[in-house]
Amino acid sequence: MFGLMDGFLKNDPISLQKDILYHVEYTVARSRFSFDDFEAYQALAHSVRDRLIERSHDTQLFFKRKDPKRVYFLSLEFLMGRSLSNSVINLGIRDQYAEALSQLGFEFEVLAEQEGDAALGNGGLARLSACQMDSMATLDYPAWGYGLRYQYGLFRQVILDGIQHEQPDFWLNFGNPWETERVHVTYPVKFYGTVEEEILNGEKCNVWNPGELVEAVAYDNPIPGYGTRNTITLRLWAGKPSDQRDMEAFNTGDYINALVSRQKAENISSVLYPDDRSYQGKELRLKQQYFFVSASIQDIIRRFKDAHSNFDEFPDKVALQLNDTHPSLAIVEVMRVLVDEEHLDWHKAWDIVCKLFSFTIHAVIAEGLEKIPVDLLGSLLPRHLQIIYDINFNFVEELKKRIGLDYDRLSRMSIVEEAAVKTIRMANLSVVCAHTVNGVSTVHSELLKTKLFKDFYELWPEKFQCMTNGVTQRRWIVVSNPSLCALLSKWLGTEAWIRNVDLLTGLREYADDADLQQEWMMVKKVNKMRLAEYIEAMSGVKVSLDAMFDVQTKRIHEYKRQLLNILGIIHRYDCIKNMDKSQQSKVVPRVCIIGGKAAPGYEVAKKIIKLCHAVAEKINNDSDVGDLLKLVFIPDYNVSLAEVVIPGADLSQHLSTAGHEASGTGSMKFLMNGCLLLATEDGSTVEIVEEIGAENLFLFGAKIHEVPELREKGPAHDVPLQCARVLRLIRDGHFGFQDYFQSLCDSVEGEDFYLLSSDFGSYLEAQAAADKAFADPKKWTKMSILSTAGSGRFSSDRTIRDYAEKSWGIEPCRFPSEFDG
Ligand code: HBZ
Repeated sequence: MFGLMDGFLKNDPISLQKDILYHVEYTVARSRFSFDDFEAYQALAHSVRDRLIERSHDTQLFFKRKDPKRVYFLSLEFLMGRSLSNSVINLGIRDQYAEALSQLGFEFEVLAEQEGDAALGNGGLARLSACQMDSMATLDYPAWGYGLRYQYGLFRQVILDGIQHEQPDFWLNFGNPWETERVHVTYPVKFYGTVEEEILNGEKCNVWNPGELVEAVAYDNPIPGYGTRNTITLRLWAGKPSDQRDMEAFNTGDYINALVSRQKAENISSVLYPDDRSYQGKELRLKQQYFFVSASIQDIIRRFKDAHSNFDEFPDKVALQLNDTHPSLAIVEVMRVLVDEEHLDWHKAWDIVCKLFSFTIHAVIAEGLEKIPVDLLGSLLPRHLQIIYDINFNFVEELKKRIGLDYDRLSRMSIVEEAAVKTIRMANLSVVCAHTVNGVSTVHSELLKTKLFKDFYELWPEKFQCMTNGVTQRRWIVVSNPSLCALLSKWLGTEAWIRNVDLLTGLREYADDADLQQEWMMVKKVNKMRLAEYIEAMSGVKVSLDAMFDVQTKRIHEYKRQLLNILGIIHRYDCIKNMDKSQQSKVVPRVCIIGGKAAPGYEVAKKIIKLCHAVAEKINNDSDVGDLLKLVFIPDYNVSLAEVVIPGADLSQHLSTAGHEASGTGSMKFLMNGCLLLATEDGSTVEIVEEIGAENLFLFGAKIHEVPELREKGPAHDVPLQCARVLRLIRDGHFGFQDYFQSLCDSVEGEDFYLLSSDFGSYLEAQAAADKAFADPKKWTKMSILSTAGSGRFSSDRTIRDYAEKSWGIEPCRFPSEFDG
């Protein structure tokens, strides 16, 4: 049946036009003779969605028939960005749509700009989830993504007088054409209440009588694979009042309070926590975690039970991926369901649970790990706290047998932390239960073994694995850099690299080819033009296309050292100011671009943003400097802006203090786009060096093993003269706001925890090397080509294959389709 039915919808331009006009008239409810760009976008998106739905039905039916082992990717954050271009490219009908639209008098690119970003996440972790979904679909894995449908995504960053202000991102304001609300896929989620011991069929069992019930309703978002008919689903849960409880309240006549409590249910999925630093122990956050975990686990068990009745088979059919500790209550929830509801014996249930979970951690330092106060957990989820205590009791007893009465170690490894505030260590819980514990780069995986989880590694070395992160070339080349995409296909003689990115190594043999170099430079120029236009429209600053476009875009953090970048820019400015005209004529012009959001309560990060603006104001208005140096801050950096910024960058900076960046995935996107990296030997940069060679990027700074000693030297170490001079300029008020910036200067000249001062000299040397290379276009272009050519290992396709084979134990399950010839 399957190979024969490729669906009802046709994809020739005339059929597409008809479908678009149909949606203009009947979905958007505008006359098909008169509609604007936004309405055209909505109709277009609905017509694409129709095609996605068809494929998603086919995929699910096929999975149901084949009943393969499935992976469920649990993540509290997904940064999907826009869906239109990505979807039509993956469906293979981008050109047909462009033609259909042009006959209707619209341009595809213009309509694509109408779409807002789905920003249901903070940073790297969340975008990684989105890239991995694309790879799971493309590689035909039977996978589901589960998350929360926040009504407010990551805040919008508005800059007023150089200060960041946060504005709500009500992304659903104009509707979301991609999702389907599944009114019949709803589950009750319990909170609070008490646990009673009852006798059931002669057996003791625990019954949880909840104090609050909230309904979780599913919203499905289709994720199409590229070059396959497979389209998987990202299922996001939204909170809805539970009618069961409400009726009681209404019946008691407490009309107003009943309505207020309905509102409370919707609040659960209302806001994304805009903090990517450390866990804060907030009740709403814990509620969000359990809400999404409980609904997802009910859904997964329901699907399993549709085809199976014996839970022994559960681990043969289900793999659960924990994206950091945020979903790790799933461990406890599965235990609860198996023991309390399915009435499995505790040990049998634990045996099953231990075969299900694979855990990936994205943090580097212990302070970044989640701890939930016992009081909070016990009141919100009383039964779960009991289960955690039982898991911990069994674990510690077992541990004593293995390591004896080493109380220090026992207390470090315990899931329960006995401190002033007693807490549950979610990372320890996850490591105890998961069959694999993954780091996100080789460096990070080593740190897990030697620092963060040293005690556990000694106990269970076999659990620890490395799954180096990757990004999808579909989004980061095909969608965002169409000119480079065309060039790659032309020179490689095939489009196959879009599914098999290792083929990019084929470029190496042409790296010196004058024709390729010429075309390569043209592509970069086109992308720089697009970025320059954006910069001018956004800031009024005109930038020269001959300048090196030097970019640092990522969340603002002290460890990511945007401050080091700004100090370097001030140094460059100061040097230019002190040059005569003939010296100035030798300077490589630069456009420095910085972008990123600071967590709302992170004052130091906000000061760094302000300093960036103050310095930009001075430099950009200094006629002595002109085109030799410009500095622009790109406000509200998000996925769709990244699609413009990354292809247009010549150089990108990844400056984390060594040992602080778990992986870093921005660098991989820049690398794919032929942008040269200036970076510390941290996170995935170490692997990038292995792939492209140290001669093709600009490395600097202390290495991981040197950091502790440098820190120990502490405030006593000498601040290099160049650094001291730059700090003096800030302190003396050259950029205004001198009182406000003193503390930033103090941090460098004082403790210098992030080693800005000790890395400063080496940073300037790397910058000088970058200038020198840029002055030689042939050399630069070759380095750029070799960067793209060596980027294959950093595709999320490779990452997902690693997970599937080494962790999840799943196989591709491909719907037979037109792509199979
Ligand atoms: O995950 C990042 C790491 O910093 C980065 O090095 C890595 O490349 C990336 C993907 O593995 N971590 C995050 O992005 N973390 C968060 O966004 C976060 C969000 C909520 C939290 C804690 C951390 O409560």
